[in-house]
Amino acid sequence: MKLRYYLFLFLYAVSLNVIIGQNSQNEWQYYFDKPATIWEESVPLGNGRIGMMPWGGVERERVVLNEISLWSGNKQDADNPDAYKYLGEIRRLLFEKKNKEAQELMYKTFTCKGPGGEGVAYGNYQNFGNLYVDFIYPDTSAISDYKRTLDMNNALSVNSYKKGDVTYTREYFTSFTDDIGVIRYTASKSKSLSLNISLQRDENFETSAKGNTLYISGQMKADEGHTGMKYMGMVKVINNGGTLSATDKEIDIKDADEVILLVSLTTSYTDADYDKLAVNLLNKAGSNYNKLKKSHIEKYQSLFNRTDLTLDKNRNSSLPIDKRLEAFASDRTDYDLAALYMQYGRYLLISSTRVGGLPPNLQGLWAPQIHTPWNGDYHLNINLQMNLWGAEMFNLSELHLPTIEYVKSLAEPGSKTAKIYYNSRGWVTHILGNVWGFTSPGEHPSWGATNTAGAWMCQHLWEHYVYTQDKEYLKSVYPTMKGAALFFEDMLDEDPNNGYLVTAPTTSPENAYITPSGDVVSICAGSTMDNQIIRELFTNVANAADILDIDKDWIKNIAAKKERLAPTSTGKYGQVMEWLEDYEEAEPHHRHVSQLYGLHPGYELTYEKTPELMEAAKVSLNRRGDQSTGWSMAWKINFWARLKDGNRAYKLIGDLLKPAEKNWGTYPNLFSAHPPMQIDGNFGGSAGIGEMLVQSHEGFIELLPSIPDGWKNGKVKGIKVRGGAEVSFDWREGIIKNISLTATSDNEFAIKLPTGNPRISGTKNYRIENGKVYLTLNKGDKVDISF
Ligand code: FUC
Repeated sequence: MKLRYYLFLFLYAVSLNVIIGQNSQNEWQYYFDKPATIWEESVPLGNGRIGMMPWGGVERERVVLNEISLWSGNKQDADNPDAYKYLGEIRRLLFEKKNKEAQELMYKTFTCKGPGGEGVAYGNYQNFGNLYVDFIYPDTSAISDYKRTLDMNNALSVNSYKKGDVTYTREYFTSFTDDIGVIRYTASKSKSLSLNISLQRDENFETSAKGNTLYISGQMKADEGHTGMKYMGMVKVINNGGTLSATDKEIDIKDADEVILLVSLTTSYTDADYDKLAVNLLNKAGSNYNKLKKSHIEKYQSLFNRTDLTLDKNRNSSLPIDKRLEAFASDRTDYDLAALYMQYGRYLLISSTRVGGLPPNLQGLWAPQIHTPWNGDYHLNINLQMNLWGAEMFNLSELHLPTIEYVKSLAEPGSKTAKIYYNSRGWVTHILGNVWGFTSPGEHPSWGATNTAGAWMCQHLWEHYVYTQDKEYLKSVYPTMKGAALFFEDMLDEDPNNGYLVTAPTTSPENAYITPSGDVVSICAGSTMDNQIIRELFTNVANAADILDIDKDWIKNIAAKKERLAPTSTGKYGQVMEWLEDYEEAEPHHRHVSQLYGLHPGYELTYEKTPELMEAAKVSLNRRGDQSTGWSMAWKINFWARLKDGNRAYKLIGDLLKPAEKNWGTYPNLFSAHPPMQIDGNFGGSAGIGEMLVQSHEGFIELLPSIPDGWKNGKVKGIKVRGGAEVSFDWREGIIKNISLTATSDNEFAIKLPTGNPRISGTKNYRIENGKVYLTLNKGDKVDISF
């Protein structure tokens, strides 16, 4: 009897574990059954600093190489000292409702000095080069069984095919431990590998071969009087069983059993001895393939395996990824594709940024071009922010830090910009951002004038604290948050038409409105987004000061100013007004939906606090329409998730995942299309799926706040919530069965209870009130709730 009881307990425990998935991890991969013919069919590998995208060509293999700091340009002073002279006049014209005149004056006077984002000094993120490998086969028969996989569990790409009776296998990874790229070619029959290896770049490069190593090096363009960034690439070739010979620029291998390429890429961005570093990385790595692979996988998995999601599959789930996307356009019951997309977003974040490095740029870090679209920079009126939306919730908190460090680094140049343009204390930055500390307004005010970009970034500084509860960290970012608030304390001006304190001049990114006299104008005072961002910044900085027990008097000033900001209001269509006045939009379907900042990523708008504005947000979104650029549709997934409409959010996932040919949607390798490729759509869409599963912005944890009807069964592992905890749960036929919450900080956590009788184990410190369970936990406590 006793034995049966223990057996029952054991089986129950095993099943719970399996259900909640503490130990199990899904297999995450996608594959092609043919080589890539365009870059957007090659697969992205990255270790947060270097990137490789192999194409898998049978005769000619191309691997596109990247290094995240490889930028042309240089530090510059782009602040225009004459601009401030016109600030008063621009404001006067705006307040007298002479908006067009204000705009004309601004276009002439209130821009950066020089060509801004178009200039040599601003620079751009660039491709590092291409590795080419030409294969010579002993057998001329056609290939069969071709497969090219991106394995996200192991951060590996594996490519195999048969030619005659020989199976060829290629493996690629960018090592998380040794910081080099690794490629291995093998064949099922000895002496079958003959190949030629070379390096190339579209400009500014030299190549050479010495012994078993290929070199590529060069220097980026910079403004006169400045030294352009230098770079060094090395490919060390390890030949097993064959013969190796080098010409002056290429390496030939004949009749080998196995060939390993070790790829080392460095730049002078942070290290003047970058060329020595390239050599050192190779020396340190050694050449034991299995060892390199094992340590790489272990380190990568320590990040990737923290979170998992299971959704139902259908018959299309096992198709090659390009065909799977096509099938999804007409049959959206391949729910597993959404789970894959969420995990792909996590994979891309882990691969494109790392502690001590740079934030993921518009390309993540993958770019085949010298002239990347939009300079491959840090656009700050949605794009960089969106790249980091998943960082906290997807249990990758430390990957938020490079971006946070970047924001901190803008405070110094930004304080000069604040003084010169606005005669204000604190710091400011506008929409353009590069690795050289650019903070001036862009060259065209219609998009370049937004000055709440830094304040928006401060949301990231605060949220990292909210998730981690790390007071030492908060202390370290407080001066940057305070600096952003000081700027607005000085810069806000009273609009005599209504008495509100407003930002002036500003825009609602990057939309324009129609004035009563029919003019199309971008420049305005007090756009809704600005008011929401500043309200949030003032709130967060006051909370931070409170926690750190400092700046008590100053906070009172900030609180008084906050009260004088215009509230979010509704207009004649019942929509959330985008500007202080109820203007018609020049582009009703504009991709930016900035007036809903307070719905997402902010949380000024909630059903509990502002029910009528939630309805108005729906009107705004319906007026905008669903179809737009990749990131815009990704944002709309998040909006509808916050509006608790899972079916609409899922409809937008379908729109985002439509095969992109020349249009918006998704490329075969799952890169998001602006078009062209822009990574923000991936990160935003992935985060949107997270918002559909778990929300914690209203002061309590809500599970499955907005899933579509079709997601009947599923399992979530390790999503992080505000306040500092990790949550896992599963549901069947739409009903949540088990929840497990592990505190990562001492705190009280409230979980909105699904219906049913909760059985709670792991703590006695709880109370149930108004449909929520309140748990008082210490760090490390784990609570299980089942129904
Ligand atoms: C913003 C957007 C554009 C594009 C660019 C990189 O300015 O309005 O659509 O995404 O960033």
